[in-house]
Amino acid sequence: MKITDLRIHSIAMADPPLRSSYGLHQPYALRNVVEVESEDGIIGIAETYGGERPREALENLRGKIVGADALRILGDLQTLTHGEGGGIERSQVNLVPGENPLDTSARTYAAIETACLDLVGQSVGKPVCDLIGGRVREKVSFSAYLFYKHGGGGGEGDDTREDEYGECLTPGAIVNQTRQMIEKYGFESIKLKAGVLDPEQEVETIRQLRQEFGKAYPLRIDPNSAWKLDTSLEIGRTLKEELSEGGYLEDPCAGLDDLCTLRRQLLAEGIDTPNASNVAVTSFAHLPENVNKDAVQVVLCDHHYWGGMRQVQHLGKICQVFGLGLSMHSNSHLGVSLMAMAHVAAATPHLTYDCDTHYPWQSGIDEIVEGGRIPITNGCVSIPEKPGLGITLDHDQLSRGRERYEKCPYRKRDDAAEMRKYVDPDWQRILPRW
Ligand code: GKR
Ligand code: MG
Repeated sequence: MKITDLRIHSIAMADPPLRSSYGLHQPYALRNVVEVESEDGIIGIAETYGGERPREALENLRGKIVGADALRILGDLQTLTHGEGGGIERSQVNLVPGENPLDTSARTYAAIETACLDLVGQSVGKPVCDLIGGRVREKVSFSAYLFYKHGGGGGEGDDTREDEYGECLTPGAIVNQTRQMIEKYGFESIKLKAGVLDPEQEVETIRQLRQEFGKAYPLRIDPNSAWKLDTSLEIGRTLKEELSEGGYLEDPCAGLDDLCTLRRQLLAEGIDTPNASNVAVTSFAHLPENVNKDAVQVVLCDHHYWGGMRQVQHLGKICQVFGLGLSMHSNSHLGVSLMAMAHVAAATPHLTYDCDTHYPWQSGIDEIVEGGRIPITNGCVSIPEKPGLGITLDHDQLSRGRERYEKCPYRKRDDAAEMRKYVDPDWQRILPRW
C-alpha cells in the first residue's frame, strides 16, 4: 500500500445565498478534493476545506506522503491531530469554520487520513466504517438544516442553479422550506440556522415549526453566537417547550463562561434545554474546562477539523464518559464528505443526535461522485456494501468543478464581503448583535 501519487483538485460548486451570523454565502463554495494513489493503482479520496491555504497545507506534506505506506503514514503524522496547539483560545467564534490557523494541521491530517483509509479499505475489501472499529449502525440519520435565504439557487450567469426553495426570510417561508425538505429527504429532526433576523422573528419561526410538525420533530436553533447572554436566557425561557425532548440551543452566545451561566440559570428555573456547540468546544484542549464548567452539554464533532475519523471516535468516548451528548457539524460539502461523515458516524457508538448536513443545498450539477447525488432516504444515508468509502470520483464532473474554481474570483470564503456586496454596504459581523 505504498503511496505513489498525491493529487489535489481545487474545485468550486454552486451555493445558494444562505444567511447566517457570518453573513451571506457566496455564489460558489470552494472545496479541495484529495486523491492518494497506491503502487497497485488503487485510489483513495477525501474532500476538505477549499481554497489556497488548505491546498498549500496539503502540498507541504507531499514529500512525506508520496513514497509512504498508507497506514504507517497515519501514525507518522499523528502529532498533526493536536493542531497547532493554542489550547483553550482555539475558539472559532470569530472565524469562518475551517479557517482557524490553529487547526490547520488537524484539518490537513483529517483529509489525508480519510483518503488513506479509503485506499486501505479498497485494498483489503472492507468499508471504512468497519476498518476503523466496526459499524454500530447501518444507516446514519441527518436533520433538516434550514436557512433564511435570499432568492436564488447559487452559481452565476449561465451557470445558475434552480432555486428550489425561493426567498425564505419569514417564519412562514421557513415552514414551507422545511416541508419541502422533509418531503424530499424524509428528515425526522430540524435545525434552524438563526442569528439572521430579530430574535422575536426567529422565536416565531421555531413556534411555527413546532405547530406545523409537532413534537415528533426535535428542534434546534443555532444563531452562531449572535445573542447576548440575556437574550439567550430569554429565548431559552420562551422556547422551553419547543426545544425540549431532543432539541438544543446551539451556540446561542459566545464562550464557555456565558454558556455556563446560561446553563446554570436555566437549570435553576427548571429548564433543561442543553447547550450545543461547534465553536466553543472545537478541540480536545477545550474539554477539561468545558466539563468543569458544564457549559456545553452537546459537542458537535466534525472529522474535517477534529483531526479525522478516529479522533471523532475518541471524542465520542470522552463525551460518553463525561455524560455529554455528541452531534455532528457540517459546512457546505459534496458527496465525498457526506460519505466520510456517514462512515465515521456509523462507527461512533456514542452519537446521540441526528447529524447536520448542508447536502440538500447543493445540486447534482456540481456532484463529483460517480453516479450523482448520494441518496438520503427517510433522513438517512445508508452505508454501502462496498470497500473504502464506497464511492469513486467522476472525473468529468471534477474537471467542471476545477473550471468553475478557475473562473471564481475569490480563493477563500468571505460571507461578510458577500453581505456588503448584495445586502448592506456597511454590514459588519457584530457579536453579539442582539
Ligand atoms: O453554512 O453558514 C453556514 C453555517 O453557519 C456554517 O458555516 C456553520 O459552520 O453549520 C455551521 C454551524 O453549525 O455553525
Ligand atoms: Mg453551529
